[in-house]
Amino acid sequence: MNKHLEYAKQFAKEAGVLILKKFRNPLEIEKKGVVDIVTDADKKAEAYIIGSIYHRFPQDSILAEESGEIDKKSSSYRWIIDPIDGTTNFAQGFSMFAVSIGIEYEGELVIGVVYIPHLNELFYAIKGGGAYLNDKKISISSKTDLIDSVWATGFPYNKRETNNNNLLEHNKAILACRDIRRAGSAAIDMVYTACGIWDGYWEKGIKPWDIAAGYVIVKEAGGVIEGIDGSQFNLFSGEIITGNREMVSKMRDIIYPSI
Ligand code: LIP
Repeated sequence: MNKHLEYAKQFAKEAGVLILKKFRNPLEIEKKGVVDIVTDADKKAEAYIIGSIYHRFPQDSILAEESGEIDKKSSSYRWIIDPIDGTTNFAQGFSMFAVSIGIEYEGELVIGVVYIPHLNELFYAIKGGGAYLNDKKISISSKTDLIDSVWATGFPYNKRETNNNNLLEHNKAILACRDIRRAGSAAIDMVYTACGIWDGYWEKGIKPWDIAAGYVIVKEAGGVIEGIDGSQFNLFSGEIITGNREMVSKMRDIIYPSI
């Protein structure tokens, strides 16, 4: 399993080099939905990571944001990839974007790597081994007073089509804590929660590739991560809250139920 971690770190950093070459340079941008976009850099970075996995681990399955599911029935490992989490930031020239690679072993998330190329920040964790930022151990915030806490959140791309779009939750939460940040990358929000930059993070309407890597990193940093309603974490539910146990419980009292 350590081999998988080392290669995941390498692939994330190499993809980061490709992505940075395109940053604040002309991009081809396609619309996937009304406001959901993909750039040629997303596609190129994803193709690079998938090609690298095929080369080193030809038997492994892959779930990737742009390519979908590549299922190898006989495999114990599945790589879950977001080549650029924070595509809107990237396309706007705002430096908060990351490569996110999570790895499942026999259906359980066991490895997480999130690389923020512009800051050269490499977050990683392996189940049972702790969580690290550039090889320094990290841990979740120890704050317990909601009014002293800074939270991150985000809003789903289909915010116009549903009332379950986090606007009510945001409006309540912002009055209950010190402030809220909308950094625009779920992967970064999760690892920044893992290292205590944020005191917590919740979001609705996120995808498995946004949070797979961050899940392992938050858990290994000592954090709680679960459904907003208190249910067990589910990679596909699209709704999560994370932080230390007390913070999560206090914020849940504010934002759930809200619609
Ligand atoms: C994005 C997230 C962001 C979230 C968006 C979207 P993308 O991922 O990381 O925080 O609010 O809804 O899912 O599309 O940039 O990979």
